[in-house]
Amino acid sequence: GSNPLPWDADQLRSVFVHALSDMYREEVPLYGKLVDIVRTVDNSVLEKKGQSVDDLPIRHQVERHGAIRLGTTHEMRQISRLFAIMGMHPVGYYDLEMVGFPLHGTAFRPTSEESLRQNPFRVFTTVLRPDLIVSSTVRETAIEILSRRELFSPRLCELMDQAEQDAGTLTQKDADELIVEALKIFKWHSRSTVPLETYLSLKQEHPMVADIVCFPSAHINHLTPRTLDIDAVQLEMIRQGLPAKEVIEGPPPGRKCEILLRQTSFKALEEQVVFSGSGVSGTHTARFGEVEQRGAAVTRKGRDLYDRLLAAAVANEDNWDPSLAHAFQEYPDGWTELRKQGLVYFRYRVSQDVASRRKPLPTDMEALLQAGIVECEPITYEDFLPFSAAGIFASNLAGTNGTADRKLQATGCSSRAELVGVLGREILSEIDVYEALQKASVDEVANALGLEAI
Ligand code: OOG
Ligand code: NI
Repeated sequence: GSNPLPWDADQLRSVFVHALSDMYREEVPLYGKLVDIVRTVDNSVLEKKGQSVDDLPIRHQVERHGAIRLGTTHEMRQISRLFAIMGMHPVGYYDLEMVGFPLHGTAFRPTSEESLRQNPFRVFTTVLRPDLIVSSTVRETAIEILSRRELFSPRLCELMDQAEQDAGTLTQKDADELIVEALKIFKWHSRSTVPLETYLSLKQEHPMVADIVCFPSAHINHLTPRTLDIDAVQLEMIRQGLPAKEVIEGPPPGRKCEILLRQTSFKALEEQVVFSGSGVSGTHTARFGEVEQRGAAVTRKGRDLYDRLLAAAVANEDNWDPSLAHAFQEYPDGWTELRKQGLVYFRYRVSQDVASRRKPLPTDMEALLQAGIVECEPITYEDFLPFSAAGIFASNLAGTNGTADRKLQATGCSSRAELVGVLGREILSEIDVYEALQKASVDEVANALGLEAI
């Protein structure tokens, strides 16, 4: 970033996710346990390869994603401003209506090579769509309660205004205060703002509606570390008695070339809540722990193939693991093959091996790669799986069934434009972002080799 110190967006995001992780570890001790499992598993993976964490990119140890669910378009617009100050921008549109949830959303995340390198923290952020609430009484109650909620403290609003007007005027103390005030949005409160009867009537409409409407904050509902071996983490969770989910979402295990991402979680905790008015207590289940293994970003063609094979596996759902493995035999599993078929995005760079350069240089990428003049590596997938999101959502809410929801397909009738209107800014397509990263690397190679185009 070109922001003058004492802070810049990337730095702010790093400090924020660190503080958020500390807070969530206190709130949900099992999250801390999961992070410890990930660390142990990753260390042993590295050890087997004769490596240590220092051999990995710096982002590896701090990498997380989180998720929040907001109640109003005002809250969504405000959070989009806050995240922008932390260098996170809306990428991808996720329509949860297709799995029967009255929500839609986007992922706020860094998009530039340099920002991703520093800290790729992302937040899956959804907002309630009251128009999809069936009961008019529940709809009106929800709107009324939410209209009285203010997630953003006056001080936070002031600091955001200042950061947007002239970021350079924020002192270190201001930046610290911004983090403290922002954390309040994500904090869990065991005291509901509504009486038990209201909570129950909203929950009957949809558990999501109760989770969103009945609390004073937009509590973070999970925070997800990235691991090098999700199968080992899953086994270790079970061994240590964590309430792990049965199935790992995403592509099947055993691939040499990981694509997109694979995720698993432990189920939501039952938490004590004190309701307003009577002061009667009850329970609420919403917060859970999740872990993921990330692979390569796929192209549109690669994504279409993924969707098609997943749909084929779903057709034989009773036998999920073999069915998934069988379907994915058709997905190429070598980097050269994936590249030649245009299924995965790559980052290209001139290899160190300058001596092998011949003149005149070939001008097509295949020849440059073959001659060892250029090398490439797959670009990491930074986003979410809509299917996986649905599975995770469903399995963490009482009264809904995770596997059944996988059958539902995108319908194409989305309200993307509506969400763009709410944000007051464009939602980037993740495909465009990867495409641009790949192209920038190709241009850089051309430039370095003095070629007009590749
Ligand atoms: C978000 C679920 C989506 C993921 O990893 O797919 C998500 C939520 O439960 O609000 O985080
Ligand atoms: Ni998640």
